[in-house]
Amino acid sequence: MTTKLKFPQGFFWGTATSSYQIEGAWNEDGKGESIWDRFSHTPGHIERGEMGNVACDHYHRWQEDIAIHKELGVNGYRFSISWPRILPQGRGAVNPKGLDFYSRLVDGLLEAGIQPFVTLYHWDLPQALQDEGGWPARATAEAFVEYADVVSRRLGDRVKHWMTLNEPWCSSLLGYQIGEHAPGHHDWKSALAAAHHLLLGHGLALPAIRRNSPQSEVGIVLNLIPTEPASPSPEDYDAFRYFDGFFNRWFLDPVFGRGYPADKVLEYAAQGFLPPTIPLTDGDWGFVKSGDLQAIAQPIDFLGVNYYSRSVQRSPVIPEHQNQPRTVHVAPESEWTEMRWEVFPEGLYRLLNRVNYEYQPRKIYITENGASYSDGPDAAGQIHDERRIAYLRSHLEAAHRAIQNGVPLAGYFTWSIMDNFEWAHGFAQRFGLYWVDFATQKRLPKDSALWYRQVIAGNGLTI
Ligand code: IFM
Repeated sequence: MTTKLKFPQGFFWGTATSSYQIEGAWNEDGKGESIWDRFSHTPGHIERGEMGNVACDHYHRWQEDIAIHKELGVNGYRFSISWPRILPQGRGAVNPKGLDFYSRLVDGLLEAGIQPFVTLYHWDLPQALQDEGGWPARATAEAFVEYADVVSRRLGDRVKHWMTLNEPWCSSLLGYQIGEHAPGHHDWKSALAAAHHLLLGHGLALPAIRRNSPQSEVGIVLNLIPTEPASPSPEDYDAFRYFDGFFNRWFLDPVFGRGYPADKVLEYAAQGFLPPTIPLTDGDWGFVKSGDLQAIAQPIDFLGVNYYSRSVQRSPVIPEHQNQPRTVHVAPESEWTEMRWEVFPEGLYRLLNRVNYEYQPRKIYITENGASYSDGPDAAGQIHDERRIAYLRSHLEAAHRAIQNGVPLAGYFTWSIMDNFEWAHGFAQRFGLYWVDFATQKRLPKDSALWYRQVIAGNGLTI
């Protein structure tokens, strides 16, 4: 017997991308340098020395890319705007060709019956702003407001769905503490200040976007990782609490008006989160000015949730883990994607319920979900990416269950329409529904694209 899992009427089915990962044209038509240009041009940062100078050449092939979206039948497409394409120096002089590019893209999407879901910041900060201190500097939050104002003034009559930031955890922690992302720094205090200024930029930009685009909805996109303790021991519970605090609640709590998490997380922050420990004295929290938390907590119309996997946490006080970071990811016996991320659809169900129950967002979109598998064309040019289909199917089934449970889920955007530049991993990690031959820029539908088309056409799944 087969069961049909129908999604609500008007549900958004889409795909997602970001500017640096697909556009290329890194120095064309007046675009300024971004921190990802600088980072990837510096040897040692990206696997095999790859870089996004050309990527999927979407800047020149955007019409073809709209056409493949039309073929899929999506009614939404989430993409990001390159800040240095609009404001090459981060603030001040506007580059009209940059604005024109996105204006044409928006018009093309609307003509194809596809709603643009626009992310303002998906990590490509203008290098000029990084040279003045980057996100650890408060002035960057102010520049972000100027940028959001310029873009929403131009596109606000047509764009009805805005996202301020994508995954501020990555822009702050991965960029300024762990150093795996641009600008590649290793400084815990800067990372904390960066996280705060990203959130502040989000909060301060909301009124400008609402003013310029009054008929639209505005939200933020967080990458959230449901987490659990590896054992019932108090130590592992502590590790789990801490990880949840520093990864999920650090962003959810202030956005939903609760300030920064006051439990273990602040306590540990005061001792230094990760080795080498850098104690934070009281004075170090000085970057949180009075009124900031209110600004960050401006009401949003939706929360964008990016979900890929879960994390099981073990405490390093267990002898074999001593001298390791405060929490240790444990790899359960399971199935993994090529990113070494566990396939765990139940995590999406739990996460959506938890966010709904604890924070009560007005609406939720799954703004990213997908899997990296490198299955390529066979002799007949077909791509049988069965594992991706299984991944997407199981996650959609979990999303459907969450809706049945009362979660106000209004759309699903798979990452990604096509293989693209996967940051520090370069081009080897392929998340696309379309295979991209980076030598010829040919896009080839994988079996998952054909499968997704059917799901969209039927507004649901048959299981
Ligand atoms: O490619 C990224 C994207 O830029 C942000 N979210 C996770 C994706 C897969 O790693």
